[in-house]
Amino acid sequence: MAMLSFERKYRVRGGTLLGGDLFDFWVGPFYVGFFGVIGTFFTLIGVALIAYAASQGPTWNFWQINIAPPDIKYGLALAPMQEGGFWQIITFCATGAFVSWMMREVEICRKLGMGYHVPIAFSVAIAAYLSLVVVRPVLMGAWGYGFPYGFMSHLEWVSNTGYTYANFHYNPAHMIAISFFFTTCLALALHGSLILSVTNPQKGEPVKNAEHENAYFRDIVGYSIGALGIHRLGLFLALSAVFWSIVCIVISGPLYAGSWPDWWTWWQQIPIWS
Ligand code: 07D
Ligand code: 07D
Ligand code: U10
Repeated sequence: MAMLSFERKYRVRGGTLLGGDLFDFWVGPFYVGFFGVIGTFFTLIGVALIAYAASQGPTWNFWQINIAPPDIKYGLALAPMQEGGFWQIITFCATGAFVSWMMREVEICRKLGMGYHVPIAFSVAIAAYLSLVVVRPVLMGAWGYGFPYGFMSHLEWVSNTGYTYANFHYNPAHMIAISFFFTTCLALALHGSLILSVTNPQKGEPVKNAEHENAYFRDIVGYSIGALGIHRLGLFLALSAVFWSIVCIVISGPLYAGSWPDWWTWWQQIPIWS
């Protein structure tokens, strides 16, 4: 792939955390690094295992392939390959690949002298994945509580797990997480539309600037958070959405095993209205 004219300037040596100069090179547009090599390794092994496990199953229909975690009876032990062992090794490879990807981001940040915001953000997504396939299963005593790897089957898991607690919408942390997800969309829609309205005007109109952006929101809601502020807010909202998602699933089972609607009886019993 062709290199953009300015890219060479930024292809600087150093900043690596492991491997020194050995893997400090690019393949086409991609920086490799030690973590690129082991990340590629985990990805290839993981994808090959998914393909092999699928070949042992009943279907090649992409939407129906399902690689299930072990039965609950295996607890936290290693299971035979056909009975969840594949899922366990694939989980290990996926975690290795995700963490390598994050570390590759870190090395690129170091090369370019940038902040670590991108890898920190990705680490929160990895934490969400690990909360589902490691933290909650370990707290509940069996790998079988992890979600199965499959397009439709992982949706079945979400539905079944939700109904295990009667109505997952009553989970207060789920409510907070959903509200943060919705607010993230609102913030991105406001930001995307504002930037386009200012920097992509009709033909013949001049490009406007930050003062127009601030004035617009001051006129309509009395306050502008500013150019830097909206990006801080966006990152905060998005990471909070995932943080509260982690909370909502980790408390379901390990901390509270009843029905989520019933959890709210404490609220009905507050003396003021009873
Ligand atoms: C747009 C960035 C690009 C990423 C994409 C996903 C794969 C998997 C392999 C099918 C926003 C690439 C997909 C590499 C291919 C196989 C075997 C990110 C963007 C395009 N889910 N989920 C999807 C994953 C969980 C849930 C779609 C992954 C939890 C619901 C896709 C994980 C729970 C719905 C997908 C994961 C859950 C989906 C679109 C990991 C709670 C949908 C994703 C590693 C979080 C939607 C059929 C998307 C759908 C959907 C991937 C975990 C719930 C297949 C990789 C267990 C309710 N999920 N998911 O756009 O159409 O993400 O499903 O944790 O309705 Mg899921
Ligand atoms: C886990 C993804 C991590 C991804 C990684 C990267 C690759 C590479 C390669 C593209 C967390 C993977 C990368 C594979 C790709 C290339 C090249 C993200 C993860 C590391 N719910 N619910 C949530 C809503 C109901 C239930 C979260 C809404 C029902 C359960 C979010 C509704 C019941 C669980 C959410 C709704 C129910 C959740 C998901 C509405 C079912 C979870 C977001 C409107 C009957 C899950 C940590 C998330 C959770 C979760 C939203 C309804 C059950 C807040 C909007 C009532 C069991 N739900 N839900 O967490 O918290 O992303 O997971 O009805 O486990 Mg819910
Ligand atoms: C933002 C922004 C901003 C911008 C932006 C953006 C946020 C204002 C300045 C960015 C935003 C966008 C571009 C918008 C669109 C994005 C989304 C909606 C998000 C979703 C994104 C996608 C769906 C795209 C996903 C694509 C991806 C992830 C790329 C995939 C890449 C790869 C798979 C290659 C990865 C490379 C690696 C791991 C390292 C290099 C490796 C190779 C090239 C392969 C060869 C391997 C080796 C040489 C290593 C050797 C390997 C070995 C030894 C192992 C062998 C093992 C064996 C067993 C054989 O705010 O500002 O504008 O643009």
